[in-house]
Amino acid sequence: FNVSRVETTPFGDQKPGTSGLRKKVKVFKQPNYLQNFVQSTFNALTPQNVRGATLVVSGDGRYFSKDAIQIITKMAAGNGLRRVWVGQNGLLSTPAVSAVIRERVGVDGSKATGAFILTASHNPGGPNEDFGIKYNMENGGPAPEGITDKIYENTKTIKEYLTADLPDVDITAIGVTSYCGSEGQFDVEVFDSASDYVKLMKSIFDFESIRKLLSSPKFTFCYDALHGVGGAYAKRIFVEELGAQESSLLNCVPKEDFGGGHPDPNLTYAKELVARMGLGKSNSEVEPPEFGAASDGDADRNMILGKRFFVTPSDSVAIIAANAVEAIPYFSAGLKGVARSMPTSAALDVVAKNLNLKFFEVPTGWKFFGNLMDAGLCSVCGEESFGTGSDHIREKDGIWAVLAWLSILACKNRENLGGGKLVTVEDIVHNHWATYGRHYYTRYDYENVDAGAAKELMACLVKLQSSLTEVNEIVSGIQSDVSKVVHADEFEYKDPVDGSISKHQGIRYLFEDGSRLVFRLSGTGSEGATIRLYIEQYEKDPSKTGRDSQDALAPLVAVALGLSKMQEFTGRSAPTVIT
Ligand code: VG1
Ligand code: CO
Repeated sequence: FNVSRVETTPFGDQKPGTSGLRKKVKVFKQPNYLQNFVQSTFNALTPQNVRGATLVVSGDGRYFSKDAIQIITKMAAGNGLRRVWVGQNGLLSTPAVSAVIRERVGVDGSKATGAFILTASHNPGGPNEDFGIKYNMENGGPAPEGITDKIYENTKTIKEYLTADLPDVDITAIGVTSYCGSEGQFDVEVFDSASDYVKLMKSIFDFESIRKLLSSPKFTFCYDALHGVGGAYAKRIFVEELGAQESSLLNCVPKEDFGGGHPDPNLTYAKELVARMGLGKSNSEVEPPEFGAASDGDADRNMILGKRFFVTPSDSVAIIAANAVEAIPYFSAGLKGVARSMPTSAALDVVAKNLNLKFFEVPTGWKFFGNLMDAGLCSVCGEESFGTGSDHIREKDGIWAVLAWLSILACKNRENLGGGKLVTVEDIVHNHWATYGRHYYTRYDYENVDAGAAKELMACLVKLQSSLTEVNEIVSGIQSDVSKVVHADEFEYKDPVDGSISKHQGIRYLFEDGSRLVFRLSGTGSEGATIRLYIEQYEKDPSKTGRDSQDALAPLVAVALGLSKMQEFTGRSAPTVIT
């Protein structure tokens, strides 16, 4: 093949967000748009991670992925990479990409040094919806800010990109295709999307004990992939390895447009699962399963449900941390530490304190956990946004979270599967609250708000922080029975491993009784701005942990809406999504 230099001009809007570059497909389809970003990324890496290197390219299979894989493969050859690895049909979940970078050895003994993950995660897909791309590093984790800043700088000055005149590669058939260029050989290796990941899961969990649980007539199970890439793993793991019935899988065929749905595993968008689990308005006569779960487009998020019961993601990570050593063989030697993102509830903090574990609070986005894990400081971590994971890889992991919960259920029911009453998901959560107290928690999202208005709202909240007296006057004017604001700031993080500082990571109002209000602008949207409002209140008294969370939090919600003048700034009387 021959390599050519193609002239190009910069686009002004290629700043990577919380998790890569996410835009409408139409934006990505502009001539040279994807090419500019890919070349800017290659130019931001050290030469040894480009020339002669092995790159993984795959994603959640959303619309435009197939075209993108061809473009990136040709550019990889043009930039002197040695080989590209592609999951069959271009499918790899985000956690599987991380596992492949860390664990996989190619047919010729090669190892990957990075990946382009093609996904816009939980955002809808299709010709009029979103596409996304992000780069992951040698450790299997998202590129840190130092690199994403460099990529962005490069996109502003780019003048040319390199590409090779290869024919389109066949990504449907497993195998290696070799091409000969003037500077040497270039290979494309297509491999099974699930094998490496399944092998890793089997090394972490006790599959035999989960199999016993799933095959017990007392236990019923349901998993919804929302037509995302999780479907490419669900049948292999839950049905073939663990013996679940095929009918327990919902929407497990990956689709380019996620069947027209919004592949976000929460109570709003995972409608079918929510109904099947007996939550919401459905009045089905069929008894709901004991356990239900869903994952998002790229299968790094998870939602955990019990029969007619929702587990908040903040509780989920705390409960996994509290039970990991006993229930999951990978952790049997103990946890190195735990971590959560700033807006995530403090349920994990209480577990860390009780079990005397190292604890870290990081900004939103998975990239901040990676350094802690690489330094051996953190085993289990999570975010309120349905993200849970561990140091087995450097991404959050939806199927891992489901297996973690199944492991806990298997462990608690070891003696009960023959005779005796099943310990349910709800029992596990209630017992947890009885021991550690409950963190009532909710998040309000105002999606697609005018960007200028959102910025002004945030600026006002920052300004207000200069006088706590004034803040408390406003608070007591709205609601006399909430406690006092004792501290307010913009969250800033100093990475304990490399000392790097991340500023402006969300506005916090902290109350005397441990309640918190947090305001952030989303960094993953593709249109307008999304304001996220996180509301949390701690209840230690076991007689008061059984309330409905929206009722319990109503006073704090009123305070948050008043303090921020939400309706005045955004014109919205209600959020788009409540989780
Ligand atoms: C959101 C979540 C954040 C998560 C990020 C990527 O970011 O809040 O917790 O890490 O999405 O998840 P933001 O900036 O929109 O609040 V995924 O599954 O979209 O890769
Ligand atoms: Co995702």
